[in-house]
Amino acid sequence: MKKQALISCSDKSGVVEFARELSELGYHILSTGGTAKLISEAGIPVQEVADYTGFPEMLDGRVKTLNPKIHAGILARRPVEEHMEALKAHDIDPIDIVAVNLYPFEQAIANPNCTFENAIENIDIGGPTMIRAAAKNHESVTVIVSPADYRKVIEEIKGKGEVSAETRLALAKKVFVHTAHYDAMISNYLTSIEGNDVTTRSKFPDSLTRQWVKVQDMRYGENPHQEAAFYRERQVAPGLLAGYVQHQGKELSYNNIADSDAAWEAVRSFDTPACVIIKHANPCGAAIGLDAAEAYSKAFKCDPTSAFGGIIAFNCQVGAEAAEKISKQFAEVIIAPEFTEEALAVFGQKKNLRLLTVAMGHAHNDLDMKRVGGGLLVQTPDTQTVKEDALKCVTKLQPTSAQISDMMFAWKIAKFVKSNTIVFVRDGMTLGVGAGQMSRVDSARIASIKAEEAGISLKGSVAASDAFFPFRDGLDVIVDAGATAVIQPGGSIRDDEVIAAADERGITMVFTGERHFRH
Ligand code: 93A
Repeated sequence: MKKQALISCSDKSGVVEFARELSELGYHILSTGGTAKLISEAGIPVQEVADYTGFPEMLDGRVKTLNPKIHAGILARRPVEEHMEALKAHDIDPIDIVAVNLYPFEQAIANPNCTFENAIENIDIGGPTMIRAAAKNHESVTVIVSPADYRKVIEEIKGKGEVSAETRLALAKKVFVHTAHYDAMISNYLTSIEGNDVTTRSKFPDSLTRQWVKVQDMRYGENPHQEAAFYRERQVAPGLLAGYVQHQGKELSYNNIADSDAAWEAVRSFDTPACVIIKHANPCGAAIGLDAAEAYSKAFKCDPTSAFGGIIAFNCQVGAEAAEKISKQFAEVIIAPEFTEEALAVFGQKKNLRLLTVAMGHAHNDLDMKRVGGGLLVQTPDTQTVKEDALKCVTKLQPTSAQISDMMFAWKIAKFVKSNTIVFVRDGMTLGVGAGQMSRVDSARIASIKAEEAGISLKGSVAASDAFFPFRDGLDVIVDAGATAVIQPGGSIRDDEVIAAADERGITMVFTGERHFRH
C-alpha cells in the first residue's frame, strides 16, 4: 500500500517542494482546495480531500477535512490489528504524514481593521483537529506544523526510509505548544472584547475573577526560606507560558522562571536573530547578529563576569556552533524557539542545564499585575516601541544611519532593564548596562565602569536612557565615557538645558516621546 501524506497549509512556503519530494519518495498526496491547487499546478500528482472522502468542501470551507475517512486514517494505531481491519472495512487508507499549519488568527487580529466576523472566520477548526489527532498518534504518524521541519522529515525518509520515533515525538510536542498558543490567542481576543465591537475593550472590570491553575510546587521561592508554587492562568497564556517544552535539566526554580520570562520577553521583541542574557531580571548582554552563534558571542562579550549562571534566550534556531560556544560558560537556562538535533546533542552533555523551547508569538498578557499590601496594581503591559520614523532629532548634529540602528537597538533593550537605566551600544551589541539605580547619573557611571571592566571602549557608542534627564549631569557622564549619540524620551522641564549640553559637547540626541520605566 502506498504511504499517504495529507497536506493542508495556510502558510504555503516550501509546500510545493515538500510535496514534490514526498511524491518522488512514493507518497500519495491528499490535500485541501488552495493547497491542492498549488501542488497540482506544479505538476505533482495530488488528490483533493473532497474527492477522497466523497464529500465536497462545504459551508464556505468550514468543513473541509472533518470526516471519518481523514480522522480514522490519522488516528488508527498501525500495530493494532483491529484498527487496521476497521480501516479496511470502511475503505479507509492510513495517513502517515500530516503537514498542516493553521488559519493565521494572530495575524488577522493584529490588523486594526479586522472585524469580529473576520476574526471568527480565522479560527481554524479542521487544522487543529488534524494535528492534534496526528500528534496523539505520533506512534505511527509524523506531524509537521512548521515549514522549517519539512527538510528534516524528507532527509530522514531518504536516509532511513522512515521518520524516527524520536523525531515523531519531538514534532508531536510542537503540536501541543502550537495549539495551546493558538487557543490562548483566541480566548485572549474574545475575553478582551465587549459584545461584538472590537473597538470597545473593557480592560479593567469592576472586580477581577481569574482562575490560576497550579503547574508545580517549587522547592523554594526567591529565597530558600520562602515556600513557592507556580501557576499559569487558565484563560490566557501568551508568552513564555504559552507552553514551553523542557528538553532536559533540573526542574525550573522560582528565579529561573522569573528570569526566563524576562529573557524571553526581551528577545522576542526583535525581528532579526538576537540573543539576550539575563541575570537577576536584568540583561547583562544583548546583541543581534547573523545567527544565534554570532548574536551570542556579541552578547557574551558585554559582561562575561555577570553572564556566569545567566539565562540565555534566542529568538531564532540554535545550531551546533552556538551550542558549542554557549557550552563554554555556566548557564542556568537556555531558551529558543528551536534547537537543531546537533545542538541538542551538544547540550545533552550538560545534564543539569535546563533547555526550553517556546513557540514564537507576538501576543502579550492582557494585563500586568503586581501585588501590593492588601491589593493589586493592574496595568496594560508595556508593549510600545517607538518606530524609527517617530524619532525626533533635537540637536544640531544629525545621527548617521548606523547611529540610528544602534539607538533603536539600545532603546529596545533599555525597556527591559530595571530603572533607572543607561545602556551603551555599538554595532548591535550592548557594551555596558547600568540598571536599577536610584539616580540616573549612577546608572550612567555603572554602565561605563562595567564596559571598562570588560575591556570595551565606549568611544563612538550610542547610549539609551529609559526616562528623561532631569539635569545635564547624566548626559555629561555618558559623553565623558565616549558616547556620541543619545536616545531618550525627552519631556523634562530642563530639556533645553540638556539639549544645549548635547550641542555643546558635539553629540547627536533624539527624543522618542515615550519612556519605559520598569520596576
Ligand atoms: O475551516 S476549517 O476549520 N475546517 C476544516 O475542515 C479544515 N481543514 C483544513 N479549516 C480547515 N483547514 C485549514 O485550511 C488548514 O488548517 C489550513 O490552514 C487551511 C488550508 O486550506 P487551503 O488548502 O484551501 O488553502
